[in-house]
Amino acid sequence: EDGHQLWLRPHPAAPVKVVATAKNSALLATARQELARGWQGPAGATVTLTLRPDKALKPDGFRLGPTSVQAATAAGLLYGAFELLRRQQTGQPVTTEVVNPSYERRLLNHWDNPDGSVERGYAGHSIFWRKDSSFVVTPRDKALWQAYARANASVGLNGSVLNNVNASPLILSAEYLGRARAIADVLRPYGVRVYLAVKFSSPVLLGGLKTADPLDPAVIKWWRGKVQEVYRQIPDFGGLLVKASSEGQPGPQDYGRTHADGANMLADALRPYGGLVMWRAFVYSPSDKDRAKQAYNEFKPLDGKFRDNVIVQVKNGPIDFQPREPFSPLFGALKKTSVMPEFQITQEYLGQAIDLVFLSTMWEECLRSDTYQAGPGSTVARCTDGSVYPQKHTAMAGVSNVGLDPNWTGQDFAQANWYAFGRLAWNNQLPSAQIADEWLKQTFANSAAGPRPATAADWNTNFLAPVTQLLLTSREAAVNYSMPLGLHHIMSATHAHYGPGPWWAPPGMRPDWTPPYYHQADASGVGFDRTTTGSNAVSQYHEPLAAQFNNPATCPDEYLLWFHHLPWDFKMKSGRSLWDELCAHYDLGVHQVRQFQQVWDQAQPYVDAERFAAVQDKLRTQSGNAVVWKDACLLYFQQFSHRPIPATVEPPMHTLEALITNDVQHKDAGPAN
Ligand code: BDP
Repeated sequence: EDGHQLWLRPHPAAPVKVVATAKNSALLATARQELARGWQGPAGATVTLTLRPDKALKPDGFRLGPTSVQAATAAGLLYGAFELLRRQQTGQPVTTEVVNPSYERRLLNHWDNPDGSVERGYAGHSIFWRKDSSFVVTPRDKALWQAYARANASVGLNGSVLNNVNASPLILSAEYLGRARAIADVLRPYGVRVYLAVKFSSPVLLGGLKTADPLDPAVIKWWRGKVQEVYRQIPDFGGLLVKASSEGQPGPQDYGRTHADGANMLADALRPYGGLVMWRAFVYSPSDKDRAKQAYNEFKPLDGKFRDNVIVQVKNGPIDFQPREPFSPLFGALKKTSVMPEFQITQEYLGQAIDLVFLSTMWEECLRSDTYQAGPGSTVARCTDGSVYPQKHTAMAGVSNVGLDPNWTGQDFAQANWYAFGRLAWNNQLPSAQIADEWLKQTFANSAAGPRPATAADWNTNFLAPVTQLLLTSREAAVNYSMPLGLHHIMSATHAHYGPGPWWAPPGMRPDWTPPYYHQADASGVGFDRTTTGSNAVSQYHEPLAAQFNNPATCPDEYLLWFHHLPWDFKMKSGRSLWDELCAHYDLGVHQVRQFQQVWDQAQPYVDAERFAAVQDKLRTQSGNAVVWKDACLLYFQQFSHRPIPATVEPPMHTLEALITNDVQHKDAGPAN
C-alpha cells in the first residue's frame, strides 16, 4: 500500500446501467466509466445522464438525483457522476438538488521547471517535465497524467498551470509546447484544461527582440504569434499565468509601464481564443518600509484598468503563505477588477512533506474573513466568486504539492490538502469538518486495512472521530509551535524554510528577506507595528477592521504581533503577560503534536501497515522538530525579554547556540521502521 490510489481507492462495484441522453463525447465516456467503476448504490440500478439547457445551472453545474444527473454540459455530467459516487462512498444522502461550482476556473499551479525540478516541491520531481529534458511521451507518462487528471476531476478541479511562475522562456519553445499538447490530450477527457506560466521577457529571450515593452508593436506582434501557435497545438488552452515585476522577474515596470499595460497586452493576444490572463499581485521591493502594504499600494490605483479577461491573482495573505496571516487587503478593495485567491497547497512554510498539517481550516479562515468592503458579509469568498461584485471570470488557484513520489505528495496526509483545495474551489462555503470526514472515509475506510476488521460503528468511533479532530486542530498546532500570536516569516532560510530561524540576518542581506525585519524583537518588546502610528498597513482594511486591528485591546490575539509591537509584559486577554502567553503557545504546540502521535498510534488497528508506519514516522520527526521550534524561538526571544520561561512550560532541551550552529532541525523522516 503506497498511497498511490489517493481517495479513489478501488471498490467492489455494484452492477449499474448507465443511460445517457447526450451526444457521445470523451467527457461523457469518462462519466460512464467512473460510474461503472465505483457504483455503490442499489445493484442493477439504471442511472440516467441527461444533457439539456437549464437556466439554474452554471456550465459545470448539475442537478443531482439518487440515480440521475442532469447538466447543461458534458463536464457537468462528469462532475455530477463524481458527486454521486462521493455521496455513496461517504454515506451522505442524495436528495434532488442543484449543485453549482463557486468558481468557473479551479486551478492547480505547478511550480515545475523545464528540467523536471519542482520549486518548493517536497514529493519528488515533476510529473510533467523530465530531468533529461526528454520529450518522448511514454505510456507511463500517460498513465500517470491520466491518474492525476482523474483525481483532479473527482474533486472538481478543471485546470492545471503546467510550469513554475518563475517561468523559463523555454516553455514557449516548440518542444515544450509539443509536450504540453500531449499532456493536454490526456487531461482533456477529464475536463482539465492546460495553462502555462510565462516569463514577461520571452520576446527578448526566446524571440530575439530588443525589448519586451508591452506597448512596442513588435512585442505585441510576437505575443500574438506565440499565442496563435499555442492554440494551434492546444485548441482549448486556458490561458497564461504571469509573475512580473516581482522578486527579480522582468515585467512591464522595466519599461516604465504598469501591471495593467502588461496584462492587457497579453489579454488582447488571448481574446480571440477566449483565453485568460492570470496576473499575480505578489509584488514587493526592499524600498518600502513595510512589505505587507505593497501589493495593495501598487494594484489599488489600477482598479478598473484591466481587460475583462484578466484576473488578478492574489495570495491569501499580504506577505507570503505564512502559517497565519490576515487576509490580503486587496480582497474586496478591487471592485472593478476580477480577483482570484491563490493558496499554497505545497507546505513550504508549514512543515513541507514532514509535518501533518491540514490546510483546509486555514483556507476556510481566509475565505470566511469579512472584508466589509460592501457592508457586512463581504467575505473573501463572496468578493471573489462574483456574489459581491460582478466578475466576467472567477477562479481560485492552489500551488500544487504533487510530484513523482508514489503517494504523489510525500506525506500521505498531504493528499488531504490537494483534496481540500479542490473541494473548496468547487464550494467555497464547505466546512473543513466535512472535507476531513469525506477524505478520511474515502482514503482509509476501504484500506485492506489493519489487523482488526472494524464494524462501521467501531471505525467511526475509534478512527474517524479522533483522526478528524487531529486534522482539524493540526494547523493551529503548527501555528502554535512555529509562529503564534501573529508572528510571521521567522523560518529558517538555511533550511529552505523548514524549521526556525528568527536570528537569521547575514550582513548585507536584503532586510525584507530576514526574520528580524518581521518580528522586530528588542528590549522594548516584539511584533511589527502596522498601526496608524507605525507603517499604517491597518488603513488598507475597511472599517470596522482598521480600527479593530489598530487597537491592541480589540485586535484578535491571532494577529496581535502582526499589527503591533508590544512590550513583553503587555497584558493579554487571558490575563497573562505577552511573554508568558508566547511561551504557553509554543508549549501547547509541542503537546498538541505529541497528542497527535497518540491518536495515530491508536489508529493502528484500522490502517494498513505501510501507511500507518509512514505517517507514524513523519509524526515522530514533526514532534522532535516542534520542540526545536519552541526551544529556538523561546531562547532567542528570551535574549530580549529577559524573563524566565514559566515553570508550567517544558524547559528547553537544546541550547540556543547549538540550535543556531548545529543542524538540529530538518532531519527528514527516514524510511518507515
Ligand atoms: C515564495 C516562494 C518562492 C516563490 C514565490 C512566489 O519561496 O519560491 O517563487 O513565493 O509565489 O513563497 O512567486
